[in-house]
Amino acid sequence: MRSPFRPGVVPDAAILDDHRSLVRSLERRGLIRGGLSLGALVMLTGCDVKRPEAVESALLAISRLNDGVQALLFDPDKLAPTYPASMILRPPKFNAYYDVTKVKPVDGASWRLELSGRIADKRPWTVSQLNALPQTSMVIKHICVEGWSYIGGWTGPQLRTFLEHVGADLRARYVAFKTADQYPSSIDMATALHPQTLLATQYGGDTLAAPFGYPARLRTATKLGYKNPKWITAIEVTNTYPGGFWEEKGFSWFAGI
Ligand SMILES: Nc1nc2c(c(=O)[nH]1)N[C@H]1C(S)=C(S)[C@@H](COP(=O)(O)O)O[C@H]1N2
Ligand SMILES: [Mo]
Repeated sequence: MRSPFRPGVVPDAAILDDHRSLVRSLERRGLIRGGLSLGALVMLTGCDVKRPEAVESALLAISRLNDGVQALLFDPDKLAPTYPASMILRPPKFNAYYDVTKVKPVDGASWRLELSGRIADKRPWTVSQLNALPQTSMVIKHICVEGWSYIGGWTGPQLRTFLEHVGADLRARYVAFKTADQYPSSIDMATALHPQTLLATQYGGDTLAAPFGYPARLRTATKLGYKNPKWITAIEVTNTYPGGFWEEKGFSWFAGI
């Protein structure tokens, strides 16, 4: 799926200049920040830098994605659309900042979810403890800034339930995640407490397959794909802005849909 991107080969930034007004509009709307490098755009969207039309369509895809953003932002009670189970795509579409053949499966038996920050009970969690929490299922659309989407069915405890269980400070600002593949990510507390934000352990009624985040990944219906870290190994509740993998490269932190 990913077109070849050789780190170290910095594409000609002049190609971004060719789309200055579109870039400015994305910046104004908070979708990208001034520092967005063409390299990061290429890496995340997989577009071919040598073709200015491809750069333009990648920027347009990001632009279109945000059109519904204001409706969901800051409204903790607003639900994202859900779909019938018959629409669940099997298997789901894979994406990561590397190819699917490079996925390193996580061993669920030895896996521990580490907890830190503003959490009363920081004892690490096992898979069976997660499975013992009340479970929620949702069928939602996954939207990637690459310009593709699919309907997926996810099951697991609501992140809210988990956070309540461990005595997290629910008035803190951020929930941050570490992952087995070094893909740091973080969300605002309102999103963490949203009913459509799960610590997902199942897809389509089956245990998550290795490429999709086994044993646990975030699935939130109100954020773009890149705000859904897979293979979570640690959760921190904090008031210090934690950032994230793509966010450090110039993409929007809020990334609502
Ligand atoms: N740990 C980890 N999580 C990740 C990523 C990644 O590279 N590593 N990529 C993100 C992006 S950009 C997308 S679109 C989704 C893809 O999730 P899927 O493979 O379940 O469709 O995972 C997100 N979570
Ligand atoms: Mo993505």
